[in-house]
Amino acid sequence: MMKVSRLALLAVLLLAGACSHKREQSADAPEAMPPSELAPPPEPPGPPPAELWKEFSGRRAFAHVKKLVDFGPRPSGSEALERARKYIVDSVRGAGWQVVPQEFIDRTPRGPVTFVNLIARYGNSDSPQRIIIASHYDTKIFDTIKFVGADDGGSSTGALIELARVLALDPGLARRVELVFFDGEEAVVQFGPGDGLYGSRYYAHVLRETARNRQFKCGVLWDMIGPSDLNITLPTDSPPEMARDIFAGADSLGVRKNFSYFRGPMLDDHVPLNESHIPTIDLIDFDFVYWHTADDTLDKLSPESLRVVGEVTLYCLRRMPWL
Ligand code: 1BN
Ligand code: ZN
Repeated sequence: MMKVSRLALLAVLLLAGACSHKREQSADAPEAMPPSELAPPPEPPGPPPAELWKEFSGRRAFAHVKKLVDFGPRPSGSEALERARKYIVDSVRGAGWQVVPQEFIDRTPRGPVTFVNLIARYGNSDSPQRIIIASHYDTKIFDTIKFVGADDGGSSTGALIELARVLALDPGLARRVELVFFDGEEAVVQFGPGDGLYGSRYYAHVLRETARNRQFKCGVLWDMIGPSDLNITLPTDSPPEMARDIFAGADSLGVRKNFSYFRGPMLDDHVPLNESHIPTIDLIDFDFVYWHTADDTLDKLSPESLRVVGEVTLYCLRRMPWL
């Protein structure tokens, strides 16, 4: 009898789920996740490593970047980006995270495009996430060159997948982090108020609409973090306290030489978050001479650079007293 009523309940729940299917799956309602996603991830054996940042593997991150690059050019709405998305989802879920796609349609200068952000959270806890760590995973569309975006789109995404694995070694910390893979960072024609930053603008808009922006204390954006001669050029619109912490963290880890200030502000995915009152810093190497060229390929990158950014970010996270 008990078995029958449970089955009936399951059928009702499944039916309700099917009837309430929306094109725009809400990433804000954990109850919208399928039941398999609600199972808490297995606890890692033993306590979290005391020096968690040392667990970040540049080699593993680089291997993810290679996988992404092997999918070829990955502009928004393309089949290659769909394959990259599946790779990201499988990898991050494999590390014990729940991943919710946030799908939406926006107008672009080339017509309407379906974009999909990926939002990853760890565990099942009621304690809200406090910090966003993000990357964009699309690559810029070009008609005349083969642009695979090893650095621009690939490097930060591969590193974010590796970050998911490392954070899972410290579930208490992981539960306080929201990982976001933005679609549509790149402008379809030219960066401006109506072109580019599609994914981060939509994500920030939903955060504001649901007042979830208030639960986040800050954000870190990674973009173009893989060049062999790494020089992270913090935009001048960086939140000053966060910039100070990044420089101090880099100093403690002996990699201060890889960090400096850019000559001005930057229009990137951190801007919509800052405009939504979530102080967000953009860790970007904008000295990359192959930016938006066919030569943005894997041979220009090094695992060591990915490790430097991964370690500094984790080191700073671990030192945030409110996390
Ligand atoms: C970063 C990587 N961006 C695009 N691909 C943002 C950007 C756009 C930075 C224009 C500077 C100028
Ligand atoms: Zn770009």
